[in-house]
Amino acid sequence: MLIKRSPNGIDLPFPSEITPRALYESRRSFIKQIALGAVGGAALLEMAQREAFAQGTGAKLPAKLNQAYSALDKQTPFKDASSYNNFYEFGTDKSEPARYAGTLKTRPWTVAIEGEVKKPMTLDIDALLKLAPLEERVYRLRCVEGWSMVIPWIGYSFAEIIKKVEPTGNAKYVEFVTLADKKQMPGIGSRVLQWPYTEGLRIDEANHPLALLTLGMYGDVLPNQNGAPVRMVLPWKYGFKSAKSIVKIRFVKDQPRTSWNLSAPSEYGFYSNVNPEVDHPRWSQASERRIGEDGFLSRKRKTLMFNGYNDVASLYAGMDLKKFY
Ligand SMILES: Nc1nc2c(c(=O)[nH]1)N[C@H]1C(S)=C(S)[C@@H](COP(=O)(O)O)O[C@H]1N2
Ligand SMILES: [Mo]
Repeated sequence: MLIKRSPNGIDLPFPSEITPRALYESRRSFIKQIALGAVGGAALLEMAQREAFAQGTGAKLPAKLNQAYSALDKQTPFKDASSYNNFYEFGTDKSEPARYAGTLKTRPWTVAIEGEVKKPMTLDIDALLKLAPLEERVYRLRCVEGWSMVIPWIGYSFAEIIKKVEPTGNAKYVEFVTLADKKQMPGIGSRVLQWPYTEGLRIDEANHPLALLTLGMYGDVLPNQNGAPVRMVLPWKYGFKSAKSIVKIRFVKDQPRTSWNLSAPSEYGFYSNVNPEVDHPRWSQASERRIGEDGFLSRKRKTLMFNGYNDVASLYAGMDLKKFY
């Protein structure tokens, strides 16, 4: 893979070098069709776009790097970030989302924003893409299972959405509801979790500038298996808080119920901040394995409080984080 070194030392892969093989092949057949004269002028761009979106990736998403919010860690190769996934709607095996999420139809797509807001609205993906300037942010994401990745996400602070819909004084929490469609998602038949997959934040957490409404990664729109077309990324919390393929955002008065908390309340709390001092009942959270970097037997790295995002500490001032895990 070609690596372009940016001035601040963050490695940026060329998007052309990270085009997934399936898309590359489908492009070849597409080009063959053009050569055969099967398609003409005006339809070309539209076809190319539709093809890119059908793959859930490959469509470029220009964004300006936000250096202040970007980790200097070596980035996880796109290949690993897009083939080792948790997205239970497509199966519980890490390889299943990449294999099966091709059936997810990401356009048209709307997100309904409702509840305790002065201006409820339903936004489609194009409206979301235009709502605020897109930024690239290289975040560490730490899964509760003990592995982590470093991914150049594209999006903007969720605070931009909050500003737009104007929450009422009753809005104390935000609930994220994701797609649950049996026809597109083979995993929905399983009872591992309660569907739709839902997550939640306290409103001040949602308003923290690090909370990223995410529409792309590695220079492109999100691959389906990474939560296309829109997801959250909350780098100071365990990965499961970062809900994928969001269809509804509700501003509510009471702490929302969340899928993982419902499935195992003693293991997955509402807050789920990355915390090396609070072990999972079945394993330690003191260390982690960096996907794509470590050999199988190599030493793990230490997990940092709030995954190293100490900016958020003031959100939890005075709280016992062993109790509010
Ligand atoms: N809708 C939905 N969102 C989800 C999940 C899921 O199963 N369904 N898994 C979560 C978990 S456990 C993790 S670690 C991250 C993984 O994101 P990634 O595959 O983009 O790395 O997505 C989270 N968001
Ligand atoms: Mo996770």
